[in-house]
Amino acid sequence: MKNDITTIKEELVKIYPAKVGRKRAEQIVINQHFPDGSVPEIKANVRTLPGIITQRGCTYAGCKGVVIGPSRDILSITHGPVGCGFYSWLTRRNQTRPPTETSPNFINYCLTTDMQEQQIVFGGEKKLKAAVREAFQLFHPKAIALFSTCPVGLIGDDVHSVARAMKEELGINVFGFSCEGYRGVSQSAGHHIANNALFKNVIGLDDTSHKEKFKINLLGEYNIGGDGFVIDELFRRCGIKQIATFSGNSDYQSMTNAHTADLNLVMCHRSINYVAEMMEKKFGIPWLKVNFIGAESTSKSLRKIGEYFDDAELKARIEKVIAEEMPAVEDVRNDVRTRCEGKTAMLFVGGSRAHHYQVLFKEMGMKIIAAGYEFGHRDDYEGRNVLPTIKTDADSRNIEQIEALPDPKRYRLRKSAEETARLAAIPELELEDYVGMMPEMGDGELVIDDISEYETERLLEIYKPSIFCAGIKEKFGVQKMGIPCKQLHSYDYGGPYAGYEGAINFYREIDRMVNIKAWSLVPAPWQTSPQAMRAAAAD
Ligand code: CFM
Repeated sequence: MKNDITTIKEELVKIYPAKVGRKRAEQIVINQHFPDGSVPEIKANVRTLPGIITQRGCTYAGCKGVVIGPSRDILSITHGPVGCGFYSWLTRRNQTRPPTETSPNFINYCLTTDMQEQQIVFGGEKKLKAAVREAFQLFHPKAIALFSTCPVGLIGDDVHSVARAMKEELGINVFGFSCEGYRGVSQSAGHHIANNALFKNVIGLDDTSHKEKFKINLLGEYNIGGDGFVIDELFRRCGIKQIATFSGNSDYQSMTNAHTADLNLVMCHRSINYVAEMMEKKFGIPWLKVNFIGAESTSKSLRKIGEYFDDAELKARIEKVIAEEMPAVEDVRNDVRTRCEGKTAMLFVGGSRAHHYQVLFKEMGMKIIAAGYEFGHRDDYEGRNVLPTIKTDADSRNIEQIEALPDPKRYRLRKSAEETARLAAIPELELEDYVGMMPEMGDGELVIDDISEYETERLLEIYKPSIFCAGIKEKFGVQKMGIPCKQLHSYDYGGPYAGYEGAINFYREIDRMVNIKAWSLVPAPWQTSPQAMRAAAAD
């Protein structure tokens, strides 16, 4: 099989029934840059077709596991059968560091109503109320979050009325999420639902002001493998005051105070762009897209902050930090390049990392053959400029769209009209914009949305990349084919990979993974018996 990019699409879909093949073909694109700066359209954020093995997770996972879960002192209770709570318990490597030994930290606990047949038949609201009371007596949290799983929606339990009643009874903040697993086409719906509830129930409750000059929030950074710790330290050294992070290494109080910041930094656009937009409308806080994955992108992101605040002292501190960090980065980078230059990578992860991590591979001299998101939307692929052309389908309409209005007391313009115009005229700043993954990929590189297991195996067989990046569900299948697989969700117990320190960790690990000899000693099935492979695929 020759690696012909023009026939690859047919190759990947020809095994499917015609109708399925046509649909999948709309989600597979060969990247190119048109003269007007645009890229080809990709179909994304649509239902996975039944029968296809997807990488995706559910709406509950996106809400409870991703956006709210990393906060250490919002007590999360899963209303549902015990499996939903159990399998979302400590499976994501969001780390946290309470300020003192006695500060509340509920991350190690798994709280669930353990719904049984009794509740499915007669309703589970009573059991949920009892669970909230019990949790309150045990932990005395400031806030409790109630998460709906699939059966909750099916039987019609109202978590919101329970939340209201419990808030009244206990005198603490209690809020619910209609994040039933089936509610959207992927975990992306759960992000949106979580964003809405944070906006309605948490952000803006505490008006305590801060005297520091450069106040920011970091949105969409979940401290996987300690990434957030590295970024926090960089901010500290630059003299940037972090009010809140949504939601890695965070606490509830800081989130209630987030509206006092003067800039929102958006790390993962997919999971949290709604909060950034709503805070801009309600409180007047502008936002910037940042990426602290990759040494070059870390420097670029820090310089963006300097440019936004436009302060000579801040800019000087940022340059000092960059100058202090880069020599060590360059040493390791130059070393690994001697072994990694020209090697190839594929990345199929989530809704932002398939883009962010390309920077690190390119810094190592490696080439990207193919990349894709599990649940990204067209704006994550093509850039936010396509937002007006995205048609809202029934699945997206299912999720509440909040119309945020200026808060009469708290709205405050952060920048004058002239200053905003100056910032908007700096293209690298991407003020309130995200250019997306495809414009930053090369012509002829493959982009595949919601890749299936079958397509993954065909890609590996055809291209035999030096490394494949995905998650735990894919890892061992890929490695059985003799190709190293780096988990970009959990980092395979490694990390941090953010900032300069993280870049060095990543260069070293990938260098080891792509140059280790073990893989060449494991023959892939198509090497020992190509006919049997093909016959199995055709069955
Ligand atoms: Fe954002 Fe994430 Fe991601 Fe995501 Fe995720 Fe994650 Fe991810 Mo796994 S919030 S979209 S829902 S960067 S858990 S920390 S690694 S799929 S690419």
